[in-house]
Amino acid sequence: MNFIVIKRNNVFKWVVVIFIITSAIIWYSFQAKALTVFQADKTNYREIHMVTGEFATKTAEGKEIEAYRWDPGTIVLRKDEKVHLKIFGVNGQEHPFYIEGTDIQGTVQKGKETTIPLQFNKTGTYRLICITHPDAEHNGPMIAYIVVID
Ligand SMILES: [Cu+2]
Repeated sequence: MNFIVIKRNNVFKWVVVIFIITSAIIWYSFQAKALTVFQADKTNYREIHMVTGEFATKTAEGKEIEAYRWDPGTIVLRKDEKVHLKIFGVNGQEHPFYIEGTDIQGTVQKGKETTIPLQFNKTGTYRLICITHPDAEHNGPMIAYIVVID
C-alpha cells in the first residue's frame, strides 16, 4: 500500500504551493473577466444621441428670425470606433442630411428616431449638414461637427 506522507518539515512547502496555486486562479479569473468586458466594448456600438432643435426670436424691428440646429453640435469619435448616432426629430418637419466626405445620407423626421451607423478610418472633422437648412439664409446653419481622433 502507498501512502502520501506529509512530513512535518514539508508542511511549509505545501502551504506555499497552495498559496501560489490559489493566487494564480484568482489572478486568472480576474484577467478573464477583464478580457470579456474589453471584447464586449469592441463588438458593441457606442450610442450617441442627438436631437433637432430650433432657436426663434423677434428682432427689435419685429422681424421673426429662426435657426434650426443639431444638438449637440459637436461629437467626438475615435478612429475605427463603431458608433450608432441616433437623431430624434423634435423641431422641424423634416431634415434631409448628408455627411461631407462620405456617402452617408438620410432624413430625420419629427417624432421619429433615425439611426446612422458610423465608423471612420481617417481622423479629421466631418460635417453633418442639413440640406434644407445649410446656412443662415435658409434658417441654419444646421451643421454638426463629427470630430474623429486617434
Ligand atoms: Cu434642417
